[in-house]
Amino acid sequence: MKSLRTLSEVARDIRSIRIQGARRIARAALEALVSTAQKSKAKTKNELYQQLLSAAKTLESTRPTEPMMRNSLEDSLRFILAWTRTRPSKDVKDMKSALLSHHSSFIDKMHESINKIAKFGSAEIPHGANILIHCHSTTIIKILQKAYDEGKNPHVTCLETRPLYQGRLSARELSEYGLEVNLTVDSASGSLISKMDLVLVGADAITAEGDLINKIGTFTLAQLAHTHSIRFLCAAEIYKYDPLTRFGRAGPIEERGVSEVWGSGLYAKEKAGKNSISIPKKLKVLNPAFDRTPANFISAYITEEGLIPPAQLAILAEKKLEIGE
Ligand code: RUB
Repeated sequence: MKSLRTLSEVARDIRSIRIQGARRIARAALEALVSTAQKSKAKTKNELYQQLLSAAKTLESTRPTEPMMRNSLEDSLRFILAWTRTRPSKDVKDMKSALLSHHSSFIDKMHESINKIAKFGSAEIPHGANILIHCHSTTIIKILQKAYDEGKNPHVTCLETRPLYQGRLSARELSEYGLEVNLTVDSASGSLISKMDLVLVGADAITAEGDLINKIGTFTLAQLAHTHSIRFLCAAEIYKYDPLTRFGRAGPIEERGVSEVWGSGLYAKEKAGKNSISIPKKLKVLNPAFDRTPANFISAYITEEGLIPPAQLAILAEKKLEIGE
């Protein structure tokens, strides 16, 4: 088995966006949980469980707007707690193996879900459709690759996605796969929207109201699509649902570092005069990583269970996550 990434490596890479996108983040966090168990010198099952709880807490704190990571970690913790309680005769070594095999079946389920989403998503793409996408979502990439494999010949326009340019990653992956791809700046969306048949985005979180939390700029795109009567679809595994939002907690929007905005592009190079690298003393640079798109702007969620209207997403998700009344 290839060596697993450690807790500190994964936490560092999620914080710095080397690991980005909700699914990759969830997957890496689970890997770090398993590697915490593998490396642990705990003598008792309770000691190991406490170490896993603390690792999960560290991981969850790396990106607050990631319920898929939280739901996946909680699933593993719930599993291991139930396993420990029902198998008193087993030891720490057995507990580590149980976590490892739970992890591989969870990853298999993630594969199954993404393949189903790709199939349902591709079915929504008309032949030769012009599609606008934002940021980098492994789910959207998979749908578009599937549509391409099915001979639908989609034409994709990727928005660059300031400040960290994840849209370039999407553009590269799709064009290397063989699709016809354009890349443009975020602010071109208004002038391009009328040529589009579909806007497709991923999800970081879905609230109890069916609202979508995704990369900053998603809300603007949804409004544009709405104004032009263009379908706006979001593809997401049901694990993106944030159960905390049903208690009225508005998901916190992550505010990222100023240097991502000021320290890139022209401003990355030290320049004299007005373009100087230093930020003017009284200037406050804002860098919200995500925004919230109200449910009424979303035509449907493409999930592993098929196309779901935003108003029904929470009911389905609470069943799947086994959340009681
Ligand atoms: C990525 C982003 C993606 C979602 C879904 O933001 O907003 O649309 O995470 O991705 P960032 P996936 O680059 O800041 O993490 O479909 O891969 O889960």
